[in-house]
Amino acid sequence: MRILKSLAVTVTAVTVAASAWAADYKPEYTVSTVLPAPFPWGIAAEKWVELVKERTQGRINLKIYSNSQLVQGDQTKEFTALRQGIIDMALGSTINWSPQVKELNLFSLPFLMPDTKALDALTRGAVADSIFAAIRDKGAEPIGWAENGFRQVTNSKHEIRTPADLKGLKIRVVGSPLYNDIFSALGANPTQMSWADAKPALTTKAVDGQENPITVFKIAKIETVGQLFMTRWDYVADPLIFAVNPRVWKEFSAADQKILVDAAAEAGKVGIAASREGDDVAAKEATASGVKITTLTEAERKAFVDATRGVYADWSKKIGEDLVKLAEQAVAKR
Ligand code: X2X
Repeated sequence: MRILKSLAVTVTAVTVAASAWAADYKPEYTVSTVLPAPFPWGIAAEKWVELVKERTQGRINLKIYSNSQLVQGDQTKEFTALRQGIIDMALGSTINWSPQVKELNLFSLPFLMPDTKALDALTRGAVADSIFAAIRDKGAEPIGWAENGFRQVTNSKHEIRTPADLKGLKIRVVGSPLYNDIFSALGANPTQMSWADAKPALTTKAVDGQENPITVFKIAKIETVGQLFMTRWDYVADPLIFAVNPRVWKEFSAADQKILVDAAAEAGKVGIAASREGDDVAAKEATASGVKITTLTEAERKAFVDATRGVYADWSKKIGEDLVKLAEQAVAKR
């Protein structure tokens, strides 16, 4: 009887605690992204929202705000808004968060990751732990990975096979200074611009080229604004990170935190598959739409690697040489 009674008290206490938590939860949490579905980015975000809703029986509702609308289209302000609690959660690109978290420039070191296995080696294990610690230190709780993809350069003028082919081309790049340095080292004329401004700038020919994963290129129909030359050089890749504002995160019960983490892992897998499987499909579609896709020989690729070694060395210091070394070892062991 006594056992039963204490069990009843425990059950009541747990129920009260659970409903107290639930009562503290907001009716809806904002989730910031840049690209919506059917981009692999948005597919991952939507899957996360769906799984969380299902597994919490609707107690936790996430709502996606895409196209960086919560930061007025300025994707490089997303991390700051997340940290400040202007947005509750985000599925963000390492490129877009790198102005605030310098370690995230790791994924933009030119030619560090030769293939998807190399990328996987960095989003798991010791490197991933260091990256998550850096994000936590800057004021957001990272809880999982997804993927935008390996980035390819396109332009409206001519085929790019050598660094000399990039000379003088005006290329739209995202907001990390590292991209300015890469394209300047290659002799191009880089100009930083948000995604919101990129397509208009390509349309009016204010810029000659851009760089993005093939899925992004095809889904955004970039070939329709005259971008008919693509070089598939896999020079960088941007993983995406699920993260939550720390105050919001602390309000969730441990059980609900686990639901959010597990759902992010599953949704991330779906998004990563969409990005990787989507790349070859998008490449075929782009070719059918008249895009000339160039793949480089080993020797041709090496010319780009050599031309960007100085930038790599420079940015290794800024990122932290220990982390870069750890990443290089993980890539070598993959
Ligand atoms: O702006 C881009 O190029 C995009 C959509 O790929 C990112 O947000 C990094």
